[in-house]
Amino acid sequence: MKGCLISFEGPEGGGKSTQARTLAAALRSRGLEVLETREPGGTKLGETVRGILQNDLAGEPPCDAAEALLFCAARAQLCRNVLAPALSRGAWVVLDRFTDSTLAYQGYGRGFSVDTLRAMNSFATGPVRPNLTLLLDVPPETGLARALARSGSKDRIESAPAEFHRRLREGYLELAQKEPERFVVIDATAPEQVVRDRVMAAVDDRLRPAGRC
Ligand code: Z5A
Repeated sequence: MKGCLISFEGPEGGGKSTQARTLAAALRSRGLEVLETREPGGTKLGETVRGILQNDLAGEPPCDAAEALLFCAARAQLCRNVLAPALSRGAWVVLDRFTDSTLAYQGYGRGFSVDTLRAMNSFATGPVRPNLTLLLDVPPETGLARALARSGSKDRIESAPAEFHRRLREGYLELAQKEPERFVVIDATAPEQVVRDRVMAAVDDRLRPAGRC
């Protein structure tokens, strides 16, 4: 595909949404076409699934297997209807969470087989793959405190036990270690401006030599 896909990943409160917004604006100022979106979401179906997954809008919480499938269903809709067309016409996509969230949360967090989840991801995404993944790493207590300070209450997944959040953070770091050519790990405990500079440096270091930006 002609375009370029950058995904932001990491535990809650790492600053993914903040940094995705800033990066998208910086890339636009370079004259690039940029699509900024999020998972779960980015389509009508995906936003409906988001309400079911985070706020129990179906009237009952999904079981863990249904949760994994619903994230992948939202992903399939986003990839096929939005991301693949954008990337094919050469746009840049800045994505707040993607396939690695399923591996970290449903795999390392909930305990499903990471290999099975990789196969589900692959079915959902088709040929869409991130060119670069920025892992904004924060200890769970820091990230959850930030998220709580912002919204005042915890959603269904944020309310999971501390051990779940510890496992998924470790999972992310393991995923990054296994694919160093795709991941850049950024210490997101630093002030927002410092994280922003690290994000821009990572994008330029990794994607400029490839003639991408
Ligand atoms: N999930 C899953 O389980 N499986 C999947 O496959 C997918 C997702 C795709 C999505 O929730 C949930 O779904 C998420 C994973 C799960 N679960 N949880 N829990 P979401 O998208 O609503 O929430 P999130 O991704 O966890 O985002 P968040 O809590 O909004 O965090 P964030 O985007 O990383 O941070 P932020 O919104 O940019 O910043 C949070 C606050 O911190 C805000 O007040 C900022 O001003 C502040 N902030 C940001 N950066 C800094 C720095 N550097 N210092 C201090 N304060 C900062």
